[in-house]
Amino acid sequence: MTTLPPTLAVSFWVHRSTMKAMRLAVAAAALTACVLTPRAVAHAYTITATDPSTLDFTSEAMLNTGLGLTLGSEVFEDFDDAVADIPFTTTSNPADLFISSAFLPGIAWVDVPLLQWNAGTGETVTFLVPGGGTSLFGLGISDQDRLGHTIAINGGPETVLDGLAGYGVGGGIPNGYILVTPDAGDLPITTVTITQPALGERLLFDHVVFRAEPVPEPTPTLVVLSLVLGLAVRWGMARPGA
Ligand SMILES: [Ca+2]
Ligand SMILES: [Ca+2]
Ligand SMILES: [Ca+2]
Repeated sequence: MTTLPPTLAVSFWVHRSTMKAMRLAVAAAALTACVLTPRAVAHAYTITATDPSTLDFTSEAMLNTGLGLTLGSEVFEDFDDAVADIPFTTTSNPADLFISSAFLPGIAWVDVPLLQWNAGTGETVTFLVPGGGTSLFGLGISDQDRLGHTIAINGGPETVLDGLAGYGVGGGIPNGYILVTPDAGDLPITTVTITQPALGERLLFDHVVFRAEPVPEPTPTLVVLSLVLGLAVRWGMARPGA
């Protein structure tokens, strides 16, 4: 039996231990990446429109009942004060997106004022859901004269609003109430973008609704997995001949 000199034996052991630790680290990284990467699902989301003619606008409570929304857990932004309960951004000139009271009540979802957008071709408005996103998003839209405006969730594919059942195009009236919910495997809704595809026009928004979700934290499974893999790597480096 051949015996290695002590220096070579130590060097050989360090080499084996290092290689084993590296293999374990690579495996851990691959497994962690696999677990942490969101599921590669299409941004399906369920998007529906409620026909205004089916709703009772005499009070916010009646309107919410008709929309199937419960008062309490949801946040309602009706643009009736200077406090923005949901931030929004636009690719338009910022001066073309503002809260306005210059309308008759019949165009609003819950009383004037509303959020007015003087949109240009290809411009967008994006609502930014605070915190960890939402499992429910609602938006009342009014004064859509032209066809083809779209809605996109979390930067995903665009859905044409006037292609939804219950959504009616027409100026000076509520057009439809949009409700968005994630399908199984979808991430919470964090952004909702409305796009004006061609030709400019004025659009009005009211009664934005969302249900704030807590910011996601690492699951216990991930924490345990990380501990086990960390111990395995350390054990591989420290155990002679392992
Ligand atoms: Ca309002
Ligand atoms: Ca407000
Ligand atoms: Ca219009």
